[in-house]
Amino acid sequence: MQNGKATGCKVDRLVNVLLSHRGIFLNQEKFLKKLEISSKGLLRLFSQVRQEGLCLEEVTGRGWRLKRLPDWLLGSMVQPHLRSTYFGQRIHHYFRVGSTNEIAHQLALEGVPEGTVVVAEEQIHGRGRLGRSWLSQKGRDIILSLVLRPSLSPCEVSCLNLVVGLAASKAIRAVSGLATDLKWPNDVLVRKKKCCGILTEMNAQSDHVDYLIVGLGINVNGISVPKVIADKASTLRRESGRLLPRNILVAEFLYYLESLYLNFLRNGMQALLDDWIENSSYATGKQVKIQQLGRCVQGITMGLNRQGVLFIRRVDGQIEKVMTGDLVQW
Ligand code: BT5
Repeated sequence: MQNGKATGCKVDRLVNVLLSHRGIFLNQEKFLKKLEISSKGLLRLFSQVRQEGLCLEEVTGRGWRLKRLPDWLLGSMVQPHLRSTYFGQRIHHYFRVGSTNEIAHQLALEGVPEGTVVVAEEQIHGRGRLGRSWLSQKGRDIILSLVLRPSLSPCEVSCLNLVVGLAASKAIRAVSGLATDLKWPNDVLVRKKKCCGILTEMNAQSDHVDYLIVGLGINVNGISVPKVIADKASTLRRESGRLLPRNILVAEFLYYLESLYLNFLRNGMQALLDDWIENSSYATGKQVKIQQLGRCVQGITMGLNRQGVLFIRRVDGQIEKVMTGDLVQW
């Protein structure tokens, strides 16, 4: 699918105007002035936002006022909650995309700064690792990609994957109050069910990374997940019994990731390893199977090193170092 157009800044401005005049009717003249738009443009804008679920109350002679604002992830709805200093300062919002990672790649090639975020309300062709797909529910989940430009060599990137998982886990716990568990390398589980997946893609030369795209999918406010993944996935709403503010969850993820990422760049994975291990029941003493392309390693987890490598004591007593793969409990 072709990616849709980015939500124009006019939608952001309209939402700002409506929010700062809650309960108050504004007539056409006032909207035209505040939004610096033509009357045709205003009608088009009203029609666009209504199609996407925003409700305006209209009274002849008085004008329009906000009746219902969906829980969108527009910059104007996320940025007031940001605690990060530069992650999320630029948010490219889309109502519909093929994949936010794909858009983030285009933006990175155009030279956007580190910390630029792409979010979508609906993603049609979400990608997982190894060509798998990622399913999401319109307006209910978090579908986000972030551009990073670290000075790292390509072989240091697998640690960054662990860092992103840790940030997602901390943000989910802070906002939902749920106990989270990191499944190596970076799935976030709640009660053994996957609620968050991460796909990090890079554009690199042999000795350095040009840029990285961190793709984050969190199942947030869906009542349930699609049947095909129901045995292994869940949503935060299902597990916590309440609707969660997606905009605050995005802001908290950016906050935790920015601080962990800067710490990682300054001090290496060593500085974060204990924190990661504390947040994962999979790091030590778990009987697991790691499926790799064409082979399977089976044994007990024995911790991680500062390169993000997982140690497995195989049944024959040999210690095997695992760098990639899919972990399942044995
Ligand atoms: C991942 O892959 O977990 C990475 C998912 C990254 C998704 C984000 S959304 C924003 C950005 N834009 C993109 O296009 N992608 C990123 P992996 O470990 O390969 O897991 C994929 C597998 O998890 C699938 O084969 C399904 O079995 C399962 N799955 C699919 N959708 C799921 C969901 N919503 N929740 C839990 N499991 C899911």
